[in-house]
Order: sequence, then structure tokens, then C-alpha cells
Amino acid sequence: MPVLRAITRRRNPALAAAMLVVYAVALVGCDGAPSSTAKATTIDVTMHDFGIRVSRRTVPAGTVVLHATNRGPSTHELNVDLSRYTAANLPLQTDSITADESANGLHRVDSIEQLNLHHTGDLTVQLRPGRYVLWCNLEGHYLGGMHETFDVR
Ligand SMILES: [Cu+2]
Repeated sequence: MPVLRAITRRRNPALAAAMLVVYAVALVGCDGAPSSTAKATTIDVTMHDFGIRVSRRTVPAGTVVLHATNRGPSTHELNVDLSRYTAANLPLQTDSITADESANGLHRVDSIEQLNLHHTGDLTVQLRPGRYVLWCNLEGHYLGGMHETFDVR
């Protein structure tokens, strides 16, 4: 059937071209490391009684690794929130000893609930542009000064 053969012949190059595109895309995809790894930015976070220090205050959007170290002398936690507030101005609970984790304008990204003395912990988070706060909300620790702000752009 010459007509069918003609159609088939006409379709094959298109299919071959399409396959080539798929193959090329697959090659590009396999060539580099996964983008999440390639673009990861690390912030060193040092915690102590009572303060939090960060190695950088501005990072690009994407994968961010928060590498936390507890210099003590007590146990701490590390909360990461997208925040409408700067870290020093989080709303307090009615007890006035801890900050209000469910306050409007505060959105939890992730946390390390317990970081023992001399221990380190990594939090790998996907961050979109905005202002973020790092803080410890163990009793009295936030008011003691365990808070820091950083920006994602
Ligand atoms: Cu603490």
C-alpha cells in the first residue's frame, strides 16, 4: 500500500526527531548533579546560652542547609519560620516567657526539636524568597536572645 507507506515514511522522521529530543533532554537531565544539590547553600548556625549566630544573613532561594551547632551549656531547639516579624519581635504567648508559635504571620518550615550540648544537626529546607527567623523557644531562651533573622532572595 503505497499511500500507507508514504504516510509511514513521513511519520518516521518526525518520530525519530521527537525521540532525539527526548534523548537529548534525558542526556541534559543526567549530565549534571540534581539541581537541589547543586544549588544548596549552607548557613552555619551557632547556638549558645543565650544567642544564635549565623554565618550569612542572605541566601538565594532554593535548597538551604542549616548546619547547627550547640555550644551550650544547655540543650536547645532550632525553629525555622517564614516570618512577617523580625526575629527580635515575635509575638509572645500570654505566659510572656515563650513566643507564640501559632501567631499569624509566622509559618513553620521545619525544626530541630532537641539539640544536645556539643551536638550538631542539619536541617535541609526548600526556601522561597522572604524573611525567615531562627529561634529557640525553650522556656526563657527566646527572651534571653536566642533569635536571628535571615533573608532569602
Ligand atoms: Cu535554647
